[in-house]
Amino acid sequence: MYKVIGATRSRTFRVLWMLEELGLDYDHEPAAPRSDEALAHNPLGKVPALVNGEGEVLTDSVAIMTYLGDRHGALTAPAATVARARQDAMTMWLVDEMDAVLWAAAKHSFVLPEEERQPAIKEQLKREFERSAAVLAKRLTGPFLMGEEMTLTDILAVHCLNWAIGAKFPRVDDDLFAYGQRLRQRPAFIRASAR
Ligand SMILES: N[C@@H](CCC(=O)N[C@@H](CS)C(=O)NCC(=O)O)C(=O)O
Repeated sequence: MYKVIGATRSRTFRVLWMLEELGLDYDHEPAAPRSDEALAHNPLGKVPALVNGEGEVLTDSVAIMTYLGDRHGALTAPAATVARARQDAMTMWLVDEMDAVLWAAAKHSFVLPEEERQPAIKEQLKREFERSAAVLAKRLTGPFLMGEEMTLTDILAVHCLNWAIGAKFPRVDDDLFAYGQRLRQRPAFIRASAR
């Protein structure tokens, strides 16, 4: 049985949603970032972490989702296919252009020590996010980012869109908003949210 370490209101949500989509049983330790429990599983104190059935600890939400997808043969194109290389490229683009921008905004809002924060940077980050969201809207040409099938890339994208709403970033595109709303109605999303 898997054990997920990390508070639901963090990037841990991606792993919880993935496990719910896969229909797998798991324990959940909703540890805060940098807490003793987080540090016990990752010397960086970051969440999420996942302990697999063999007691091995994995870190990083995207690495964990990829591991789960490969291991259970779902929510991912198979490894070593062109479809997978394209999925990975989309995933990494989201990490570069959305996750990193949202994380920078979080750092300058509450993560960094107060004296290191540069609040003025947030307006620039909002503009960068708007540009990326407009690009993402153009890249969304089917029901899911990679086409007809849902993948872990959709989990990452919708988590970033939710994060942007929480951080009061502007709404950019109606189709992208509708895509997020549709995925938020999935039973697995609702179950993960209730954690
Ligand atoms: N790339 C990592 C980032 C993990 C991360 O930074 N998580 C935040 C919470 S969402 C955290 O634990 N921050 C504490 C810190 O950076 O000290 C992932 O996707 O899991």
